Amino acid sequence: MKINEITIRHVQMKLKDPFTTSFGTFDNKDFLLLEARDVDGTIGWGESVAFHSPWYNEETLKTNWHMLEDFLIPMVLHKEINHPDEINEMFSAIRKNNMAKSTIEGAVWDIYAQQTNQSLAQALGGKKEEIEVGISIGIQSSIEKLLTLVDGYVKEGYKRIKVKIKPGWDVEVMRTLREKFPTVAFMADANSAYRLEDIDILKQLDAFNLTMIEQPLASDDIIDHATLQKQIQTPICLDESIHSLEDARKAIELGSTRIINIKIGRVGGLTESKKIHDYCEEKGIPVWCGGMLESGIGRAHNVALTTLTNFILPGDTAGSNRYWEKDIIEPEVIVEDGYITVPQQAGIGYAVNKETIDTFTVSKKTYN
Ligand code: OSB
Ligand code: MG
Repeated sequence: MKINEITIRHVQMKLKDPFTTSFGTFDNKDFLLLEARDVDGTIGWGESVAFHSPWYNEETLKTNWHMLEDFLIPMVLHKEINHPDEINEMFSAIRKNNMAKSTIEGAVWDIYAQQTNQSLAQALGGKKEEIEVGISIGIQSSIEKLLTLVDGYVKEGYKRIKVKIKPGWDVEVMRTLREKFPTVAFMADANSAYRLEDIDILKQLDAFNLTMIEQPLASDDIIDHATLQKQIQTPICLDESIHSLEDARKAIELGSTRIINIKIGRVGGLTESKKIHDYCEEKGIPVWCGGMLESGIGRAHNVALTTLTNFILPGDTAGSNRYWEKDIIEPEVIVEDGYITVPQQAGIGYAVNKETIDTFTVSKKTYN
C-alpha cells in the first residue's frame, strides 16, 4: 500500500433523539470522516470517534484534525506500508491522541482488506458470521419514559440493555427495571460519575443482578476501582480507563476490572484492539465492543472487530435506525432479533454513500 491522497471531512448528523450521559447531552453528532486513496485507486474510510467537546476524554474533533493534519497524515502519505499493523508502530512516537490515530488506521485496514479481497472481519481474523448486540439508553426525564424505551428495545430483540446512571438516577431506576423485567440482561454505565465514598450506593446495585457496572469511578483511575471491586459483587467493566494493552494488563493484574469494553478509537485502532482482545482471551476476561454513537462507517469497523472470538458479551453496536433518520452507508446496519449479519464483501462491507455524506459535510480538506 502507498496512500497518495487523504480527505478529511467535518460531518454533522442529527441524532433522532438526544442522548444524555452523566457528563452531558448530545443532540447532534459532529465528527470527522477520513477518506484515504491508495496509489492503485482503492479507497478506504475511517471515522474519528472524538466528540465536539472534551467530555468523554480529552480529544475533540478539532484536536483530531490538528493531529491528523500536522503529524499523522505526513507520517503516512507516500510511505510504503506492507500491513496495517505497521501504522500502530509508526505512530508510537506520538503520545496518546488515540482517536486521531485510529481514524487513519481504520482507513488503512479498509484498504488492506479490499486489496487482499477479504472482509474487514476476515482480515482481522474474525470468525463469527453474525454478532449479538445490545443497546445503550441515555438518562431520561422520567422512569416511565425509560420503561417504555426498554420495553420497545426488548421487543426488538436487543440481547442486553445498558442504562446510563448518575447520582440520583441509579438505585431506584435499576430496582424498577429489575422488577418490571425480571429476566432481561441489564447493565449500568456511570461514565465516571461516582467516587469511592459513594460505595454505599454502588453496593445497593448488587441486589439487581446486573451483568456489570461500567466505569463507576474516575476516568483515569485503576486503583480505586480495584478497591471497589473487592467490596461489590457486580463485575466492574472499565471503559474510559483503558487506552492500551498495557492499561488492560495493569487493570486486570490489579483486579480493577473483570470485563473490558473495547472502543477502537479509545485504544488507538484495530491493531491495538486486537492485542487487547487476545490478551483478555488468554486471561479469561470477556470483552465487548463499545459504541460512540458512530455513523455507519465507524459502526462497520465495530461490527468487523466484534467477530473476534472473545467478544463474548453483546456490544453497544445497535442498528443505524436507533441513531439516524438516514445513515451514510448502504445497506444500513440492521439488527434482527438482536443479531447483525456480518457483511462478507471486501473491506468494511457496506457501500459508502458520498452524496449523503456531502449533505452532512460542514467542511473538508484534501492532503496529497
Ligand atoms: O460510555 O459507552 C459510553 C455514548 C457516548 C459516549 C460514551 C458512551 C456512549 C454510549 C453509547 O454508551 C453507545 C452507542 O450507542 O454508541
Ligand atoms: Mg461507557
